Amino acid sequence: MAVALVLVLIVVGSVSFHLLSPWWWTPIASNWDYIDNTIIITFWITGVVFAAVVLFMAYCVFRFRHREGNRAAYEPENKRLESWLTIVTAVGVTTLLVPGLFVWSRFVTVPSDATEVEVIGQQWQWSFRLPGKDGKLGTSETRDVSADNPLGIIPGDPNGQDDVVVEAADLHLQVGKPVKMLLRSIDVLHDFFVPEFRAKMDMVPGSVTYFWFTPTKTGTFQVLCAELCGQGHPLMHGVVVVDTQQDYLAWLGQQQTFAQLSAPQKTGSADQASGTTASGLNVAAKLETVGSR
Ligand SMILES: [Cu+2]
Repeated sequence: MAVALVLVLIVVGSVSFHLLSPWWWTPIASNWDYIDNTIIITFWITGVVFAAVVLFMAYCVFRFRHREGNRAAYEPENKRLESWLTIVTAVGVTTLLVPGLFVWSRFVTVPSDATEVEVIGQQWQWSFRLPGKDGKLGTSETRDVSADNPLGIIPGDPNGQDDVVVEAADLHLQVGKPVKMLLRSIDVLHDFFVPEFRAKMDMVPGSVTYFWFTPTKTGTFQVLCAELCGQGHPLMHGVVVVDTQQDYLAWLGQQQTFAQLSAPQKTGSADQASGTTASGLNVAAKLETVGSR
């Protein structure tokens, strides 16, 4: 009797916690409400099955409890019951999987008007690269990464010279414009995740993964790393600012290209260089704090 009661309380507690919990997703700021809908369908199906199975267990524990004189009936086969269970399980699993397939198909079909933005993850900071006036990103190689070329852009590739390099600083995007995020890592596995955008994907050293989305709200959003990537993982934060077109163009005008950053000691690049150093020192200082714990 006590066990049956505990089982019922587990169901009531779990469902109440889900419905009354103050924690829910952050308000969505991208086009991926399909992903939210798919997760809600999953919650409904798994929630109903969980409640049905646990309540059935509670019923059986109570109904067939030990009583003097009762004997168990041995019934190894029941074709009718097995058929029903097979059909219901197949329908349930199909309903769980099919919406995900539709969402995945949209997720990897990038619209032709999407602009490319490269995200580079490294222990433990985020950098970004945007194509310059030619609209093309130059090729890059991890073996070309150095203090002067932190993103490993191949210096001999003319397409890379006008690439806009945003090293360890905030990324700005334009509201309402689809972007294809090209994801690279130059050391270990990372995962670029902005909760409000819903989309996220692993970054694998040696390959370029991607997803796309359209930012639908202006504002400042936090970037998290969603892959355990070493001691400084909890500090691997970044910022994406979604701007109006005017603000975005103003920000873009202040950024430096790869050619400008690699030019030897110009006054114009001195500020950017010192800003980069300050950012790097900041991360190093944070890491020292973690190390001393
Ligand atoms: Cu990481």
